[in-house]
Amino acid sequence: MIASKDLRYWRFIVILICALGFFYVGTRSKFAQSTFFNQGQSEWHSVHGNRPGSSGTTPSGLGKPPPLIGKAPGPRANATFVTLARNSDVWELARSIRMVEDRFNRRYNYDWVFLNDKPFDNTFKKVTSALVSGKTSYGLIPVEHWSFPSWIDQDKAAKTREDFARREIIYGGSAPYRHMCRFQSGFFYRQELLNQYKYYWRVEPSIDIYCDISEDPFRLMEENNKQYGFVISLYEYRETIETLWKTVKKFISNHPEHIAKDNLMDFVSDDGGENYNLCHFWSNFEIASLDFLRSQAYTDYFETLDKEGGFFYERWGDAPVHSIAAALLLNKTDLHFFENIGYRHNPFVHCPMSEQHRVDHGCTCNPAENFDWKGYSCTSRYFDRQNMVKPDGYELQM
Ligand SMILES: Nc1nc2c(ncn2[C@@H]2O[C@H](COP(=O)(O)OP(=O)(O)O)[C@@H](O)[C@H]2O)c(=O)[nH]1
Ligand SMILES: [Mg+2]
Repeated sequence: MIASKDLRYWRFIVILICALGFFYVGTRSKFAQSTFFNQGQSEWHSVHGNRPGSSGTTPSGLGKPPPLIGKAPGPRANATFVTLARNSDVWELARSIRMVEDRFNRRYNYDWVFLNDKPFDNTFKKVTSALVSGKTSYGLIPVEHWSFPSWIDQDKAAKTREDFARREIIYGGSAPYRHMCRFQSGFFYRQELLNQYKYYWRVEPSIDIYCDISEDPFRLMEENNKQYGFVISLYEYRETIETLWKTVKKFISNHPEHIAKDNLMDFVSDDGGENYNLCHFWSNFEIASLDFLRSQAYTDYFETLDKEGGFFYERWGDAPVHSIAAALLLNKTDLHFFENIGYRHNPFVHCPMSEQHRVDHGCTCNPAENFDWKGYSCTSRYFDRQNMVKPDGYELQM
């Protein structure tokens, strides 16, 4: 009797231990599985934009990707942010940097190069270096990169400025603006502080970044062999570049060897290269290859333009200058449209089209303000020329 009672007692203890063991292993593996699943999903999501099977918004918060916290894993590209600025730009620039850091760089810690035609003051250095999570460096632009070259007739340049000011052409009366455009066109990438880098992301004061950036745009450029990336495109003011295309044609006939075989000429010209249609990528945002700008092709191109004097005798902007180079000297597959980067530079906004993307990445832009499909944008033309499928709902934003 006593023995069988003991047996029942011990049998109960063993079953209890086994049950507790199974319960423990079960809960642990379930936890591990769900963590792994989440990681897998977020990885897929970051590469492809939308998670499999996801559609519509998730107002309850269910199915949201994990928050982007901590240092991003994986390798970095050899890349830097670059900003040209005056000391007086510091507070508007501080806003821009803060947004770039919050939405992206705090997890990646890329460096930031600041350039100025005057020495940066202590406030500028203190404020900016406190905000940037990577290394900061400050360069003084050599005077030969920010002055009238010897072949420019200064009287003629001054007359142009007066004439442009009278006609109320934007920045038409400004000499510094012209130095800035010439510098951004042909000299920023030659500054010593940029020598060590392969890719740059240009950031200006007073911009907005509207969404979390979960995929490293520099790595995207590197892994896909991209050379030039943009978010907004539009038409240039004709008065500022009257003779630019004539000069581009001169370059083409002097250097046919530099024109890429599979170029994007039909993005910038509607008649096979006879005339410029004024389309350009807005260069206040650029993620691009420094090697492209350092190439012999771009060097010869800039030299032809610079000798013509249009930076001073008209008011050639660095945006059409870069864009025409990207369209003609690169193959069309070298260009990239950063759909997922919500961005504003007054007065235009790029807001990602996918509602799921906007929800998952905490976007704060109003999709109704998206400029891409409006009449003054060239992005629709870009999609057509690249044979890209336009996103669902684009007609509603026209
Ligand atoms: N150092 C320096 N930077 C300038 C000067 N003018 C403009 N910039 C910078 O060049 C970029 C373009 O100038 P911005 O005023 O934004 O021109 P907009 O975007 O065409 O209206 C910005 O990053 C400015 O901070 C200048 O005279 N000196
Ligand atoms: Mg600006």
